[in-house]
Amino acid sequence: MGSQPEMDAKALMEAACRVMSDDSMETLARRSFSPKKIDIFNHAYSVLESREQYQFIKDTEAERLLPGIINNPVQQVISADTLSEEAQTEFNKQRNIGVVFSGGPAPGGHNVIAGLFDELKKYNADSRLFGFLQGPDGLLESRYIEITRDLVKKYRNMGGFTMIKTGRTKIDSGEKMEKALVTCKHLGLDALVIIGGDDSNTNAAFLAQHFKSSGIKVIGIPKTIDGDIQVKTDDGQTLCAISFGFHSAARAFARNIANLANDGSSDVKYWHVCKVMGRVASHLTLESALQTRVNLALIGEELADYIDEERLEKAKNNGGMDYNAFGITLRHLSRVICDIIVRRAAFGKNYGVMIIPEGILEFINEIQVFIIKLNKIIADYNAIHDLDFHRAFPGLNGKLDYLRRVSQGMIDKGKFPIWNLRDDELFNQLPNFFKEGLLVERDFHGNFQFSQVKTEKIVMDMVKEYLDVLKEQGVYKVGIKRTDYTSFMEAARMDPELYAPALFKNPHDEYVLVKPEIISLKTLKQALVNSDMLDTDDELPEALVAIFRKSEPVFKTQTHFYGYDGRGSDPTNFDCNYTYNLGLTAFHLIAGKATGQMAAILNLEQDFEQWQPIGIPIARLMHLEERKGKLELVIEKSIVDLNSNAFRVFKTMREDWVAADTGTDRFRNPGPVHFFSDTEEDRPLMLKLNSLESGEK
Ligand code: FBP
Repeated sequence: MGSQPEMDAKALMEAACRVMSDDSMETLARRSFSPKKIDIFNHAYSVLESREQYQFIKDTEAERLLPGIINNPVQQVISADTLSEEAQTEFNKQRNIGVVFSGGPAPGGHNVIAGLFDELKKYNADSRLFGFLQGPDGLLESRYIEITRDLVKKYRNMGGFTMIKTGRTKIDSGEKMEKALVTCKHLGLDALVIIGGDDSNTNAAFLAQHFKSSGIKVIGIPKTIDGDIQVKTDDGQTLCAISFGFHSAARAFARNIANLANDGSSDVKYWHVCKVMGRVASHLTLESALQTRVNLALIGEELADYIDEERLEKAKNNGGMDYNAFGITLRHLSRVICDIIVRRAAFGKNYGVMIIPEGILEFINEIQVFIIKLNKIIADYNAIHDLDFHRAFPGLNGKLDYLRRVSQGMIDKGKFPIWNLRDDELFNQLPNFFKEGLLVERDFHGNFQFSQVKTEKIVMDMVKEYLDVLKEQGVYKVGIKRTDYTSFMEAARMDPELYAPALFKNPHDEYVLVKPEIISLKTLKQALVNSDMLDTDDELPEALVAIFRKSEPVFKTQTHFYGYDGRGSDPTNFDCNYTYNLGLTAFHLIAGKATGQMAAILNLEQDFEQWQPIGIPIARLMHLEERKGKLELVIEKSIVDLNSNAFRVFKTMREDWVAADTGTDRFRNPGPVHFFSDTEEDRPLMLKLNSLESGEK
């Protein structure tokens, strides 16, 4: 190194630029990749056909609030090689379309824009696409850019929503809708495309209703890594199997988790605790678990159904009923986790990988009650005060004081207090960081912000506490391989067979466990004295001390949060194709004069050749739900279906994945995300499993 002549700074930078181009090879390759097009889009034109076989119950509130779009049918985009002259002119007309991202990023968003742009320009080169900046705020404040061919080129097949950015503002008042309408009219828009999650598609429906008389169409696109937009008809036919971004985020999480599993089972000292995004639903956890086969994955939806059989039995024997046996508590949950840790440790595996969904609290009774009550108290406060709750009481103590005052005030007025003394008592038993988490500011849509709460910390603190108890009881021990014990003793010139019965509760097994009563050097000596292996005055042989130390578990964890990283990852091949076709579908729905529809792809769970572009009536997906303390009309979120194939397969296989046995771990490595290659599954495993028919090979 020293002998190399030093380059001057300019020459070095010039040379460095040649070595490190601004865009990586991956970026360049992604930009030039062409997603597949559903065949219908290779034809000259399209028409929309109603599909009456797909039916949904109408919510009466949706009927009242969305009369202009409630009777929309499911529409299928059908190819048409010729149209009447008048229809052709209409199809080919110059259009202005606006597009906006809403909510958290999801891989593939740029391809929706690319598909929309390509199709718009294909039919009329003078058509224009406008992108509203930073989400719905751009629409309200008339901040936008015109999306050009060069811009689209830069972002094709790329992750993030960086082209026009996103935001979470909700267009939730007549005034805001009017502002949005003014912006759209000012730009002479024919249509607005809203790329968002369940709440943003709810917004799209209300805007479609509000814009109806102006003639401006509104189309929604099912976006969210959470995978909680899944549409089924009343008789269970799947219209939209998953929102876009889910596959890429799950694959990104799975890739990282598999890497952890690799590290963790090499340097065998940590339990890796992975919190995975997804809001309330555990779809991302389920898919990541199927991809990686980690030792333990908690599915929130399943915990809600938990029944403490032991408790129930006890009550039954006493001739009563214990309603507290239904639903899981944090205590129970920590016991379930400890059981797996202890069982693995018995086979020498005092390490592992577990996944906890970020929304798990929603399914834990005692915590859910707090979330609901606090939602209502905060919403009520905000409805009557100028300064909102979080600004009025920035510190934890101020918030807690207010809760007590609410309770007292209601009692004084002779009302049943929403926050009672028992709540106060239970809430105060929680650690401060967790109390703060539960009081965290709700988002624009009134949703509890699970990503802001250290769920994994509260759960793992309880796990650690209980493991200490189990250690004291001699239940939590690290199993020692019998052959290792034998060689160790022989090396120390001691007879392994002589000592084994005194030391181990299962001296002849492949993994031996130090007896439960031996929990210290003192009790070890006692056990040896009792078995006449040692005299009271003898020193403990070093080899036996070493064996005992090996059996003592040290529980060490590393926690990881997988969320924003996966949300910002580049799309998989599946999402590249899916989103590009969603963009194309959105254009064809607009050309067919649809409004209040969500663009979707039918048969997403099947091979690409089966994919069909459709429009789903958003108003028909709505129901009343508690938000910000009152009932609001929103799209129903889909959570993990415990009867689905994917969950049933997981449930059957998971005991094997615990690997509490003499075998090796069953970890599976899904590899990195690809946009072209045949080394990646072509769609989420959940979709593949859910589409399996009985008898299918
Ligand atoms: P969307 O529902 O908007 O797609 O967002 C998904 C999500 O990533 C959730 O998984 C997560 O709980 C939340 O956004 C985090 O929100 P924020 O970006 O406000 O921290």
